[in-house]
Amino acid sequence: MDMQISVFHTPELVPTEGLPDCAIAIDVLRATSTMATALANGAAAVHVHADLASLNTASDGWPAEKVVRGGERNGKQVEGFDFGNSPFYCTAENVGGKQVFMSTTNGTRTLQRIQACPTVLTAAFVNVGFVADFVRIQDFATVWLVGSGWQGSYSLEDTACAGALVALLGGAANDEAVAASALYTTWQQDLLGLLKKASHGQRLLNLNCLEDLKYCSEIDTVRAVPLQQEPGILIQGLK
Ligand code: 3SL
Repeated sequence: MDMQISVFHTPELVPTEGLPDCAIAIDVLRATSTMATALANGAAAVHVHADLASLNTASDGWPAEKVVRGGERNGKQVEGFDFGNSPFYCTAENVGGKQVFMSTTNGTRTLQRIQACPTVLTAAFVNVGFVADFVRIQDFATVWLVGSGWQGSYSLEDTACAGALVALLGGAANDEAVAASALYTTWQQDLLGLLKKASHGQRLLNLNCLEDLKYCSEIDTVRAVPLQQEPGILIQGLK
């Protein structure tokens, strides 16, 4: 039987009853692009916190030299944090062997919303093919793809990335999945153009983040499948 893949444009639209075998959080700009980069570059784990106070309390429980802290609000780095949410910070030199603690405006909320699912992954364009291969091998019967959007509204880039997964895996099970796949097909030759058109892309361009947009528009440049080990903690799912 075909895998049944449902797309939800934002975490708020995720059903409150019934869990799929696997749920995948998507925040192309930039949380899930950055998480994949950190794990591909040897981070021991990525710890995801919705609020900065709980991030600080949890990270204080680790030796300081083992911890890197990323904090972003409205696209900007939170004062006192090692980085905002740019994937360019997450080099092997900065994150190798480290516990990376992150709190971002929308991406971390999505992960919280799906954390009870038996398997939780994250995806972005930079690792979409690796995630699709992982899902195909596990042969899940039901999969949810959840866009992070921006403060409760739909975002073009997350739904397009969900569409890339539907295009790779087949099995669209709701209208949103069919629409997402069509959106991806329309833009697949110009993903940077799509990111520049997206409202959050424009917000980041105003913050001089063009290089981040270029990085986040590339397909399969980052060999990682972020996999929830326990609620709020992601590890590299690839050997
Ligand atoms: O909203 C989020 O979670 C972030 O990814 C937003 S930003 O790209 O870092 O501005």
